[in-house]
Amino acid sequence: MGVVNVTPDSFSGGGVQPRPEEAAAEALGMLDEGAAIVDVGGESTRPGAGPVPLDEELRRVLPVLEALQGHAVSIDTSKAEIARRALELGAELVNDVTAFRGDPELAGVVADGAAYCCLVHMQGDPPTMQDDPRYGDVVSEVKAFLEERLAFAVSAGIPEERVCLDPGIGFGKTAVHNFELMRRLPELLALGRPLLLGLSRKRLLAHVVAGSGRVGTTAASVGAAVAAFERGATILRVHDVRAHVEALRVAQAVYEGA
Ligand code: HH2
Repeated sequence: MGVVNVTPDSFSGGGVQPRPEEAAAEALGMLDEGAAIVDVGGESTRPGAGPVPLDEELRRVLPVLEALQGHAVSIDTSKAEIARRALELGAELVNDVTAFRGDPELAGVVADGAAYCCLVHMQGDPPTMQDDPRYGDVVSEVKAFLEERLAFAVSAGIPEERVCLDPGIGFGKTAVHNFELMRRLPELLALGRPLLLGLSRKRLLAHVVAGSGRVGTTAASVGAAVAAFERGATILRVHDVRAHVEALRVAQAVYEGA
């Protein structure tokens, strides 16, 4: 899954909001490089980010979604109205970091649109989630949360087969929590749904690579993605598509034969 952020403040970007035509061209390039789907988002969820009003989020993502009609697109939003418009424009998947806790209408939009969805674990919310996150056992707590949100989605009319789950790397977790979740990923596989992980360029990577700054490098991201793949992740949400596709194809050949 290639990341297409149409935001001025993404943690991984350069502080400049891409123009819609640039964002669409980048997305098409990612699909060419082997991404199965591109995830278009108009609201940053990095630690400390504030909410974006509906009108502004629509203004950011609609031209990009229009330009990508006919391609495999996911919409990264917590707002029902954004998802509704995206599905009308052909998006297939709604990626909601609030796991249907942010907008009471979003689950219904996904059900009515027969869309896929990704439900993400987050402790707290983006403005404060990295202020001293605590867990008893992080894996059991994330697992119980995802199990409950999956049941909620099914009760809202979304077939279980259309749901994937995400432990939410960096969403209210220390580096120790994040690495423990990755190491014990097979425990989450017991929920019976595909696992999506977003590790690309995240700060936990910089924790173990001395001198690499605040954002993880491409090489660090690829290493994390391959480790997650080995433990059962099936969808990796990444910025540097070509490098990940090459590495994951090789990892897959080792597991399944070339
Ligand atoms: N991470 C980010 C955003 N959306 N969605 C899922 N399912 N999983 C993730 O780990 C995830 C996500 C944050 O990364 P990014 O989009 O690169 O930055 P920002 O939110 O600052 O735009």
